[in-house]
Amino acid sequence: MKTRAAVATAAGKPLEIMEVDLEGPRDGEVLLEVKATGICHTDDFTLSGADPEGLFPTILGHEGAGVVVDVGPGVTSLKKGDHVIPLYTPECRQCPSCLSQKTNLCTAIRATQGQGLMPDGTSRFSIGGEKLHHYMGCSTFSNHTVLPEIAVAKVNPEAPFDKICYIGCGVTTGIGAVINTAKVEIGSTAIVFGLGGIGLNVIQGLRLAGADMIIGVDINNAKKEWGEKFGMTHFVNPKEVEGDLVLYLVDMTKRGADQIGGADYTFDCTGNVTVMRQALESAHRGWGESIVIGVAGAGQEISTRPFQLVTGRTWKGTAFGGARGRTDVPKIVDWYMEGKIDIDPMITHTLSLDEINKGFDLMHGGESIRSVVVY
Ligand code: NAD
Ligand code: 022
Ligand code: ZN
Repeated sequence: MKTRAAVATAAGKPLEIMEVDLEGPRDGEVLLEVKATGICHTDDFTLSGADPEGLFPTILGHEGAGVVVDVGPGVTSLKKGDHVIPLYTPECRQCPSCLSQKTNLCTAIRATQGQGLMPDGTSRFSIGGEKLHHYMGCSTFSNHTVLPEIAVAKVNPEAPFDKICYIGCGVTTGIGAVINTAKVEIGSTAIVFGLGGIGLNVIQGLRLAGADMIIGVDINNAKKEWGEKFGMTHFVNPKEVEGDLVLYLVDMTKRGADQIGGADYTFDCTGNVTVMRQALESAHRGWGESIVIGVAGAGQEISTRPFQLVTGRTWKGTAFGGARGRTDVPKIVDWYMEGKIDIDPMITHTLSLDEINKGFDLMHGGESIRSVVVY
């Protein structure tokens, strides 16, 4: 079939809106009509050419929502008409990783997904016979796309596509980091570094988990009001702190008879390796955990003194908030429908596919929390 897509023809070039060829679903695959897609940092990272694993030409996008319009042979868990969210982290429930119950990083289709291909090693997308790569197994910048059944979460059909697409990455990553990775307890103290599309979702996850003190840290003062909207209790702008930021945060979180400071949980939502160190070192001696969510640039390294770990701090990372996509994503959609979590205010811009490049400009200008393309 033919469908309309925003094609990344080469690194550093704007996306080109054009008609592409899409083959139907093969064994174990489904064809989706994408109704809405968010624009996320990783799409920009790959498009810029800074991602050493980026492949071109390709159809980017990994934060979508849509409807199943066709199913291939052998598909049992999905049918035409189902409302779904594509998963860049699949959940096969059969590989050693899924069976371990210790990680959400399913390995069933990992190798081919990284090569921009479907599990059988081929692509469904082409233009005039020339192959296009899939992206993160999703390619939601196309009005139609094909995914393996194991990479599709079936969700509540009442939920609005233009909001729940954000659950395909940002919402689940932020809330999941709190619930699945950190497992934050009621009454905890937390520090969130970077109050963008991820950090704000960490904040609302912390509110949901019942954290007492939720400190937001951002170099942009405009983020204070944003943080407060989602449950932040204190704001710190590192540029306005005299002296050492870590000492300042440790001082802010002093409590108990021994007056030792530091947060129970800290989260890096910047991707900046200097911030990752600050986040680790502002965690409480003896038990503080620091969760790396931000994706750093290629080749970047983190460092700290080992004494920080010897004295009981833990450094962790999380992919897709530790969420098992087919199991957890439908639950998060329900939380949204029940009013337990907020999404609407974070979607600051809604665009048509023809305006998609504007979404990248808004991200660069720091003007948007999330831009969503509606087909
Ligand atoms: P964003 O650009 O919307 O937000 C980043 C925020 O950090 C901004 O508000 C910025 O002002 C702030 N900031 C920048 N430098 C800072 C500093 N030195 N100290 C404090 N604050 C600073 O980005 P986002 O969409 O929220 O994404 C954040 C990161 O999360 C990105 O690296 C993204 O790739 C990553 N991410 C990871 C996963 C995962 O599964 N691990 C999933 C989605 C996104
Ligand atoms: C999504 N991310 C950042 C912004 N939006 C993001 C990027 C990478 C990962 C997760 C979220 C990630 C963490 C660990 C891995 N990835 C490796 C997983 C594995 O090897 O099992 C990751 C993922 C997908 C892809 C590349 C890296 C891909 O499809 N190309 C989950
Ligand atoms: Zn993303």
